[in-house]
Amino acid sequence: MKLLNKTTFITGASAGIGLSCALKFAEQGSNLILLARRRDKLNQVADDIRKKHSVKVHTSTVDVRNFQEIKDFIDNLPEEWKKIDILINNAGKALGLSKIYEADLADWEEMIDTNIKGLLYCSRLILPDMVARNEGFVINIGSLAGHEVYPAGNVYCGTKSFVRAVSKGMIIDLNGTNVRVTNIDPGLVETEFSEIRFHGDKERASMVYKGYQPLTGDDIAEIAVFAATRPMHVQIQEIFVTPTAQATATIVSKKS
Ligand code: 8X3
Repeated sequence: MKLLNKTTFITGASAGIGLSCALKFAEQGSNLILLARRRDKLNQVADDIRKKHSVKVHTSTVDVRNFQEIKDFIDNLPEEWKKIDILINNAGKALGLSKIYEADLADWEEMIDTNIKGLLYCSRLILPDMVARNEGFVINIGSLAGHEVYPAGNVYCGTKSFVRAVSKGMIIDLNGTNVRVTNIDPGLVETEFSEIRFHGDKERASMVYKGYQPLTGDDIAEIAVFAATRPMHVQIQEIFVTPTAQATATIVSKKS
């Protein structure tokens, strides 16, 4: 139980990598503040975790895209939840896979608001207390898309390049404190990611993960736990992880 009595704040916690992080951090004894938009799913996740692990779970459907909402939520956290040890900026999505001159503007707005602004807002609100306490840990979930731009990836890749750049900016600005930052950039992970990207087209989404073994949310969560449980003098700045079958965004060895 390497994270016993710590508090971990996870955005996008009702599914995918966020959900896996909630489970793996609970396994290590961490209490959890879980944010997600879907109340039903979030309640179910919280109940499951409380049944399996003796940790406390606090939930909210507050929208990370709305600075005032998230500020009110954090300002009004009950006393026992005010000290946040670990922030996992996980909420993020891809919407659409269209050429830059054809894409849907609403898709762009939502990706920018969630992947960029959501991460910034949570960090801006939670980091000051970590700096004041001179301890804390931030995990930003980026993507392979922060390393390379692939066809029709345009704005999504831009948001993930942003995440990578801002992780580095955080590391630089936090230098001299004991607050550490790890940027995790996964390649193909089988989650709801593709179904959301393709606006609910399950068949198209399932094709993305066919013919090879993709990563799972648990694979990423285990890496997050590893990074968060290094000794204080060790900061893993960046982890870039793909399935073995994936070399680049477009080179994936698939068996038919
Ligand atoms: C998810 C990985 O390659 O679909 O961020 O962009 S990829």
